[in-house]
Order: sequence, then C-alpha cells, then structure tokens
Amino acid sequence: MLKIYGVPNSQPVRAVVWLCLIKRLPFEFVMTSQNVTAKQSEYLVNVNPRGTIPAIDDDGFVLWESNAILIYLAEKHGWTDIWPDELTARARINQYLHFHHRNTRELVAVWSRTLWPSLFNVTDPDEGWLSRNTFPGLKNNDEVVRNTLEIIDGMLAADTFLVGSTITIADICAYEELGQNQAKYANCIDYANHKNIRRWFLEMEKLPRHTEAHAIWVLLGDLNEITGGMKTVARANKEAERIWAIAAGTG
Ligand SMILES: N[C@@H](CCC(=O)N[C@@H](CS)C(=O)NCC(=O)O)C(=O)O
Repeated sequence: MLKIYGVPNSQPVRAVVWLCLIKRLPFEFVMTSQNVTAKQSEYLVNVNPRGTIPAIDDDGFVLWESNAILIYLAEKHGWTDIWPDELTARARINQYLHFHHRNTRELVAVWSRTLWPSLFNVTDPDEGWLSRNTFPGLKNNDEVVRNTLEIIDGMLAADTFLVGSTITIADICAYEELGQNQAKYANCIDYANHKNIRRWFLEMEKLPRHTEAHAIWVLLGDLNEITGGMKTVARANKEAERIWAIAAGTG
C-alpha cells in the first residue's frame, strides 16, 4: 500500500493526503517529524536525502517533493479531472506549481512567525528571536506575500479555479498554504481585500473530506492564542493523524 511520510501540520503533506482522501486512494500514513525523524540517516538514505516531508513509498517506488508526488499519483491513476491531459491546461497547472515554490509557499513564514511566539509565550519577539526560531522566509517576505495574494486573486478573478473552471492539482497545492491562514483557522492573514480568494475558499470547502483533511486547522485554532509549547502541536498532530487514519479506512 502507498505510504505517505509527514505530519498533519505540514502544508505540502496535507496536499498529498487530501488528494488521496478525495480520490479514496488507500494509504498508510507514517508520522515523520521534519526536524527529527526526517533528519535521521534511515530517512535521509532510504527516502529523501533533503530530509523534507512529504515523501511517498509506493510499493518500493520512492518519491519526494509534494508537487511531483501529486502529478505522479494523478498520472498513475489517470485522474484527468484534476490533471487534464490537454496540453495547455497542463502547462498552466505546471506554471502555477513552479510559481508556488518561491511565492505562495512564502506565506508559511507568516504562519510560522505567528505560531512560535504564542506557543512559547514570548511577547514582543524581536527580529533576532524570530529569525532564530521561525521559518525565515525570503528577506522581502512581506512584499512577496503581498504580490502573491494579488496575483492569485487576479487569477481567481479570471477563472473559477486557478486553471479554468474546474479544480486541479494547482488548487489543492495552493489551498494548503492559503486556506490555513483564514480568520476562522490560524487567523494570521487578512483576506479582506481579496474577494476572489475568499470566494474560492468557499468552493474548496465543498470538496470531499475537506473537514477530515484539515482537522489540524481546527485543533490548532487561532495561532495567536496557543499555549503549552511543542506538546500542544504534538497532541494536535496526533489527533489529526487519528482522524486521517479513520478517513483513509486504516484507523
Ligand atoms: N518543496 C518541498 C517543501 C517541503 C517542506 O518544506 N516541508 C517542510 C515541512 S512543511 C520540511 O520538511 N521542512 C524541513 C526542512 O526544510 O529541513 C515540497 O513541496 O515537498
């Protein structure tokens, strides 16, 4: 059976897991922390030399990098609804997937900077504390985040989804980074000026097993209010893992 390595609070891990849950593809989830398990030689040698999550082992075929995994699964199982075989549609999905890495993915710096001070009860952290303890992001992170939101809002003004009128891999990938920051979940990005993104959030919520796939968002809740150090995050990940196992039919 397909094995997926990762933790539920990882955005790219969730993209892979949610796709499998949407498609009812059975998988075994292997809890793998990015800082410990994924940096041990067993994982580095046998799974991913870069030591990141997600990675998969599909009956002996090992692959890492979330977007490569999404495409591999879609091609293997012939999911042409979310990975259309039409040349220009695929090209535009690929365009988004490449753009994602140094643009949308940078939103995680905002998420991380909101989470860590509240988790460790540090009020008024200075730049030094933030750069030592949180995901650093690009130097011009604020600008990258602002531009990214404008570009994505523009794409969603032109089309219902990021590429055309139906959901594709691009939406699943983007949603994990954007959706978690909403006021009702992590509460760390204000989407008031991005009405097309807000409309798209509601469309994405209608997809199968949205609730189960994103249980961690509710378990962690508002990142400004979290207390209890790393134990809180570990407990939430454990509970979200249990919910995934039930949804995948392995729990
Ligand atoms: N480009 C990678 C990014 C994966 C990634 O950044 N994963 C994080 C967890 S959310 C990680 O493993 N970080 C550990 C590290 O960078 O060493 C992908 O899409 O799979």
